[in-house]
Amino acid sequence: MNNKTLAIIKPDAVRDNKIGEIITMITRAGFKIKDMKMVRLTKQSAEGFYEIHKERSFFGELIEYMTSGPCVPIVLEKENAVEDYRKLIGTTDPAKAAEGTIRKLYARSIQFNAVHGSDSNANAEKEIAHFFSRKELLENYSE
Ligand code: FUP
Repeated sequence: MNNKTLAIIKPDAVRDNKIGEIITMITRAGFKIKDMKMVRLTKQSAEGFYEIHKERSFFGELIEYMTSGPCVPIVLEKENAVEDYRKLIGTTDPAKAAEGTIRKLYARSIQFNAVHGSDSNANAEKEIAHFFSRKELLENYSE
């Protein structure tokens, strides 16, 4: 069954001018782009998105990084989207990521790791709603 996931091209990859290359990898892997925008997260919005990590030692740096410039959230659709997109991006730490994965190619470190991918269908739904209103989604999913 087709499902959706949320990808984010993070501020470091946007600064590095890698939006096009990353989107090419995503679409070549068979994902369909259902919605996309460029936004700069506010501190409050970034803290809400990463609330699950708020007690972690790296939380402050994570928020600083995610608010440091524009990012590109993208709604992707594919059969098995969540799992297949996680495979395409590779592990959180690019030093451990498999060859040919997006993080292996474009991430600098576990902290500046170029892209985000939802880790479950339930989180994908919440994360998509964080960036895209119901109205936007209905307009774009009406086909
Ligand atoms: P992932 O699902 O692969 O994006 O990874 P996590 O949800 O575990 O982590 C979310 C973000 O927190 C990562 F993208 C980067 C940041 N992070 C760190 O900065 N240091 C860590 O040790 C772990 C995660």
